[in-house]
This record gives sequence, C-alpha cells and structure tokens, in this order.
Amino acid sequence: MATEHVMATDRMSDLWGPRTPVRRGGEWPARSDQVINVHEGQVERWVPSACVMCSYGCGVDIAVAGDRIVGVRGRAEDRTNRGRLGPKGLYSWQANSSSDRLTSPLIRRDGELVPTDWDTAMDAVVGRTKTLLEEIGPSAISFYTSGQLFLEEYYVLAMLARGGIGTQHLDGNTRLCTATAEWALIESFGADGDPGSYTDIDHCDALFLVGHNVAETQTVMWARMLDRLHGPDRPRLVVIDPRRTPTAAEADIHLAIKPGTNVAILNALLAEMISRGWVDRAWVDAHTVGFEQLAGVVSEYTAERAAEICGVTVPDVRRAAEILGTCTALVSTVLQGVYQSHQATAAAVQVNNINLIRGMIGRPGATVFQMNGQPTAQNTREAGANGTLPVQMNWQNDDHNQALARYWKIDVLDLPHWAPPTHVMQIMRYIETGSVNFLWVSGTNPAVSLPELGRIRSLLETDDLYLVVSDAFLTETAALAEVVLPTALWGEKAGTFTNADRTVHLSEQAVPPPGQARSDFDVFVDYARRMGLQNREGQPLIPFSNLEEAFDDFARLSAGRPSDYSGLSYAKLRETNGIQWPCNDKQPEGQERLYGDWSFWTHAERCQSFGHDLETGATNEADEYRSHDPAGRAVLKAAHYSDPFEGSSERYPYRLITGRSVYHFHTRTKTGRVPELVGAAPEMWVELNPADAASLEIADGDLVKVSSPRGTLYAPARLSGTRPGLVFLPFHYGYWDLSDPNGHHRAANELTLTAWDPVSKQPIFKSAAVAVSKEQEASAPAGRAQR
Ligand SMILES: Nc1nc2c(c(=O)[nH]1)N[C@H]1C(S)=C(S)[C@@H](COP(=O)(O)OP(=O)(O)OC[C@H]3O[C@@H](n4cnc5c(=O)[nH]c(N)nc54)[C@H](O)[C@@H]3O)O[C@H]1N2
Ligand SMILES: Nc1nc2c(c(=O)[nH]1)N[C@H]1C(S)=C(S)[C@@H](COP(=O)(O)OP(=O)(O)OC[C@H]3O[C@@H](n4cnc5c(=O)[nH]c(N)nc54)[C@H](O)[C@@H]3O)O[C@H]1N2
Ligand code: SF4
Ligand SMILES: [Mo]
Repeated sequence: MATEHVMATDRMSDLWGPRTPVRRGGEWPARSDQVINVHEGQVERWVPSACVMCSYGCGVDIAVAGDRIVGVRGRAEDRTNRGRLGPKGLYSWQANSSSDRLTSPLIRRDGELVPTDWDTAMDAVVGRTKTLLEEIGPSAISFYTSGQLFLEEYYVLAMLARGGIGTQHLDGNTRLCTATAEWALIESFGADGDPGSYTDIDHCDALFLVGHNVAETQTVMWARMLDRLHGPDRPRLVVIDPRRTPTAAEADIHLAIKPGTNVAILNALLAEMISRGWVDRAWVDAHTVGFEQLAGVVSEYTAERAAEICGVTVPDVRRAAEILGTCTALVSTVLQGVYQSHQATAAAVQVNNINLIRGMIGRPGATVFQMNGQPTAQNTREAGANGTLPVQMNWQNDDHNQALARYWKIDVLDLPHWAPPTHVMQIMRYIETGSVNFLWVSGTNPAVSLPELGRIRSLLETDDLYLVVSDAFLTETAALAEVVLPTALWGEKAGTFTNADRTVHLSEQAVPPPGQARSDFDVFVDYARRMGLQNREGQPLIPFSNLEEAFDDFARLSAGRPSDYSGLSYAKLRETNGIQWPCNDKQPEGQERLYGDWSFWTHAERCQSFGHDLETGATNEADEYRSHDPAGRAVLKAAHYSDPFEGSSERYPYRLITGRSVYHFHTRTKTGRVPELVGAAPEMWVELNPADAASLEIADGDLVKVSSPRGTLYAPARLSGTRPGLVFLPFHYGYWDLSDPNGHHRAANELTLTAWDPVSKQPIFKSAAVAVSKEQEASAPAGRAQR
C-alpha cells in the first residue's frame, strides 16, 4: 500500500536536495527535511534519535502518534546533517510497521518453524549451549552480529561471549563492511578511530574519493560535498572508481581503473608526488617512520606502468597527482571499492600515506576518512564484537588482557587471547569442518550477504549446526534457523551509536516493539542470566539491570583509551546534538579532530596491535615491534601490487563487481518493505557497458544470464557507464520467495568467491570472473527475474 505524505522536500527524484552553497571555512547552513504520514493522525511528540541507514549518522527526530511512528525530520541543530535527510533516512521507518514483523519466537518442530513463547525458545538455546559446552567446550560456540545494533548491545554480547563463554568465535558483519577501515587506521596510526571531522569537508580545497560512491551511499555527506563543489570556491575532486557513478560524474579527474588495481594506481600517485617534491619532508621526518621504504617501493610504479596495469591514461595519473600534491587541505575518503577488493588494507593504507607525506592530518580540512558503511559499525569495533578486544585493547599485549580481565572480574585465562579473534569466514570454515556447532546470528542476513551463497546455504543448513537468529523479519537466514528470536528495531528501543566522525548519539525509544518482540540487549542479558554466567566473585557476569548501566560500565572501561567515552552519559547526550569522542574530564565537550598534536597511538604499550605485513598478512611479533617502537609517530607502510584473484579466462571473460544503489539498503529487509523505495528500484538488474552489450547482442531490458564458477543468476540488462569488460550487480536482491526452488537465481553473491584480505580478513566482493549471455529478449514474456 502506497502512503501519502506531507513533506517539505522530495528526496526520491531530488536525492541531494537543493544546494545551500558554502564558502571554504564557512558554516554549513541548516535545511530541514521531513516526511510525515498525514493519515496516521496528528504528531503527538518528537523523539530524538539518529538515522540507522548508513554511517554518516544524521540526527533525526522521530514523529509519534499514539504508539506508532508516523514520520521523521532531520535535526537542524545536529552537527552531522544540519537537518538534511536522504531517501533511505526519510522513508525507511515505514518498515517498522510492516505487517510481516516477527511478533513471537519461532522454534523448529518436525522440520517447520512454529510460534512459541520466550521461555521455551530461550530454554532451547540455553540448553543447546550448555550441552555443547559440556561435551566439546567453548570452541563449539560462535556468535555473528551486526553493524546495526547499539553500543550497549555489542558490549554485553562481547562480555558474555569473550568473558563468559570464553569463545574466540565472535565476529560482526562489520567484517564484510569496515574491517579494513579499522585495520588501515591501526596499521598507520596505531588505533581505530577516524581522525577527521565532517566539517573538514567545509574546509578543504581538494577531495579524493577512492572506491566510494558517496553520492548514492551517503547522500547527505554528498550534499555537503556538493555545497562546496557548487559553491564560490570549488575544491578539486579526484575520484577512483571503475564506473562512471554520479560521484565520478562530478570529478575533475576520474580514474576509471580496472577493478582490483588500487595498489598500482595509489603507488603511482605516491611516486609522482615524491618525485615532484610534493612532500612535507620536515613533517614526515618529525612525525612518521618508514618514508625511505615507502619511497623505494613506489618508485617502481611510474605513471606509465600504472596506466598500463590500471587501464587509465598517463596524463590523468599526473593530473590527479598534481591535485593531491599541490592542494593546501586534502580530504581523502575510502570505502568498499578498496575494502572489498583484494589487497584491501594495503590499498587503504596507501591513501593514509598520501595524506601523511603531505602532513595533511589533524587540522581543519586535512584528513583521511577510512569511512564506515553501517550506522553502528564503529561500535561493533569499539565494544569488541568485531575481531578485537573492547576499547582498542591489544590481544597480544598481556597488560591489556590483564586489565580487561580485572575489569570484568574474570580470570585472565578465561579470556581467550592465545590467537586473534576468529573472523566470520573462518567461523564458516569451522562449521564446514564440523568444529563449530552453534551459531547465533543477530542483525545480519548472511544467507544473502556472505560470498558464494551456494556454500553458505549448505553450511547454515547442516544438521550439525544449531542456528539461532535474532531478527525483526523472517529473512532468508532466519528461515534456516532452529530458533528465531523476534527483535525490536530502531525506534522501538533505546541505545547509543557512533558515526564515522566519532559523533555519539543517543537514540531514544519512541514506540513499543510489536507483539512479544524484545530488544537485543534484553535478550542477551536474559541469555547470560539463564546460562548462569558468573564472575570470579560468584556474582552475575553481566550485572546490568538497564541500558544506562551498561553504557556507564563501557564508558568507565574506555577511560584513557582512544575511544574514550568516560565524559559521556545519557544525561549529557540528551543535552546536546551529538558529541565526538574522546570525551573525558579534560575535554568534556569531546574532540573534533584526533592527532592535532601529531602524536599517534603507535606506542608499543598503548597501540591496538603490533600490525601486519600488508602483502602477506603475517602478524608482527611484540618484541620486534618494541625494538623499533614508533613511539607516537605514524607508520608509513608500503606494499607491492599483485594481480586480482581469479583472472579472466576464455570461459569467464568479464569481470564482476558488486555494490549498492541509492534506493536500497543491503538485503532490503527494511527498504524492500517501503513502497517508495520498492517503486524506485523494484527488481534486480545487470549493469553492462553499451559496447559489450552490443557485441553480445543484448539490448537494454533483455533478460541476461550471468555465471561464475560458483553460480548463475538472471536479471534484465541496464546499459551504463561501467568500464568495458565489466559487469556491475547490486547485491540487494535476495530470494524473498522462500518456497521458490529457483528463487536464489537473482542474488549477486551466488557468483562471488570465498577469499579475503590477508590483513583485515574482509571478503572480496568486488572481483570475480564471469560469463554473460542473453537469455531472452525484453519483449518476451516475463522471465525468471521478473518475479
Ligand atoms: N543506498 C545505500 N547506501 C548505503 C548502503 C546501501 O546498501 N545502500 N550501505 C551502507 C554500507 S553498510 C556501506 S559499507 C556503504 C558502502 O558504500 P560504497 O563503498 O560507496 O558502495 P559500493 O557500491 O559497495 O562500492 C563503491 C564503489 O566501489 C567501486 N569499485 C569496485 N571495484 C573497485 C576497485 O577495484 N577500485 C575502486 N577504486 N573502486 C571500485 C564500485 O564501482 C562502486 O561504485 O554504503 C552505506 N550506504
Ligand atoms: N556482493 C556483495 N555482498 C556484500 C556487499 C557488497 O558490496 N557486495 N557488502 C557487504 C557489506 S558492506 C555489508 S554491511 C553487508 C550487509 O549485509 P547484512 O548485514 O546481511 O544486511 P542487512 O540486510 O542490513 O541485514 C541486517 C539484518 O538485521 C536486521 N535488523 C535490523 N535492525 C536490527 C536490530 O536492531 N536487531 C536485530 N536483531 N536485527 C536487526 C534486519 O532486519 C536485517 O535482516 O553485506 C555485505 N555483502
Ligand atoms: S545519509 Fe545516511 S544517515 Fe543520513 S539520512 Fe541518508 S542513510 Fe540516513
Ligand atoms: Mo557495509
């Protein structure tokens, strides 16, 4: 049912809204966007929150009538968005009141999922955990969470999994998303946490966007960039992306590289900058280590060599280097075109290096954003629910392990720290080999979002695995579970989360969850209680009776660490419009930029990790690191280019990249239930270069077959500005009709491969070899993909 709205502005056709141009160093003007469903009655109250549809993290107020959400408006006073919202932010709240929300737990009986009550469901989950702990031990138990829950929820999960059950196998879907952001920041600066502020966009005179289609994926961030690009003193814009995206269409220089060649182009840009003398040598000598090695490695990447490897022109490489080398304030951003390619961390670190060799960090307009994607990915990482310990503690540093064990009042030997926390691709492998027998998935839909879905489905379906899923909908993943737990969504529960420029927001509860749905926080706390998890003193391991206690506990733990929340409280967050960590006694209003004193987190005793070799992923040893302690200087790490995995062949001559479109979010569990967004992009499609399409005799709209060594899908063709030889697929479309045996033949991840970056362990979604052919003319009766 389509809803009618009253709204100030249209964000469906006018995605970024009207320009509010701003001069360099000026204040970004406010502009409030809103949508209210007038048929739901008068707005009775506005409840403060932030958007959970991407990591830009716009401030919003939720409009409530009775016990229903009836709209949203951007918070004009919020430092992040100054009132703006994009299409997902404006419309996605409607998914909350979708008629197919899960309202009671489900349990599998005689092969079917049937409704049950919480006691029965939780007793089943707890019973299986206990049996496995007795029979096998903690290594049989695994948890896979999200970048979309709240800080308090991740923290409790990290406590119960690492401190209570004592398993290494806890990871987040942030592994697929921003594990590389985290590791690129650690490798260069010693700890996670983006150094910059969104206001840097207002201050820069050059923007460098690497594998980041910000116009479609962070539309309000792009509105901010557009207000400079179309303002009185336009910064220069360099974009690296194989496709002519709306972002690339605005660029002064668009380097449409062959996919998987980031390291070659970035090395060439560094080489050109160094050979032309565009290096702040005094700053580099004072505040970094590793310049000579870096200069040596990149000197092998001439503009000519990069042009050849990457399929771009020599003058474009030189012109791009000139912009990066001669600007006075550079904002660089990095996202999935880098993180989901092979050599992900190696490439992301070279972008850090471009800023570092010019001293472009820690001052207004000069920074690098290793961007996040999901709204709360930063918190998954900070709370230790991704592949690290909480608050950037270093699992190889005994003092850190001791401190954490003391804080949680557990024995340090009960805190697993003999190896790195297990990443999700390895958890899947352990399921395959039979050593992991229990997986609790919360807030993610791996049956659509992990690579090589044929394999993932078979793993999630195995009899040896007890699968528990916490979600608000019966997703493709939930349909495979033994127990499904119905969860409250954003707006139906409170909690805090942090965006990519470290701004922390408190999202208040606006309405009650439907039926018996409960917050993940309540479910995890209940599980810990039913499991009888205790600390060394025989007290409950998780003593919190409410969210705020969990927040305060985390904030105290974080004191003195990079993500210092010790000066934050719910009361303080309620008084303000987002505060950036670190926030403590010394800086009670938070800190806009990190590293303004050019002192980085690289001291051996403080750093989050001793780092890796970027090419092989080999972990550095503590002694080795200590003997060359960078002691507060940033680390310039170099890497040689290597060819992408799975080269093209005669049978699979095209290269596949997958990614996003503006109207949908991930596997569409929310946006697929919003009439406006579904209407704008109802079906899967295959993007082809017009010349390739012509040679394959494919016209716009024809049904196309795309296959890789792992699977096949069918979808209509859309002719676009990708590089020749390249196929682009949105990964949003799963197989919603769960009863259809061919339903999965439209999911992009049928085709992707099981491989990951050696440092961040982030899977490679942006490169595979595929074959393309025409299946049916557009005029023919609706094909499989037309469902
Ligand atoms: N509309 C919308 N917005 C979203 C999301 C969504 O699902 N929908 N998801 C959110 C999340 S979780 C994330 S992680 C972000 C992701 O945001 P982005 O990273 O901006 O999105 P992607 O489309 O995954 O990839 C970005 C670009 O990488 C390019 N690319 C592919 N291969 C290469 C390569 O080898 N090198 C380079 N330089 N570029 C390459 C692709 O052509 C693509 O345009 O978006 C967030 N925002
Ligand atoms: N081919 C390809 N694959 C990709 C990518 C790509 O670019 N290409 N990108 C990757 C990236 S960057 C990402 S982030 C992932 C995203 O992949 P997923 O995490 O699988 O994507 P979502 O559809 O966002 O799934 C989130 C689930 O959480 C549920 N949910 C929402 N809020 C809550 C809550 O508060 N509690 C609970 N328990 N559940 C909740 C939603 O209903 C939904 O089912 O996909 C990855 N996969
Ligand atoms: S830019 Fe991101 S946070 Fe802002 S409204 Fe859009 S989806 Fe939400
Ligand atoms: Mo993501």
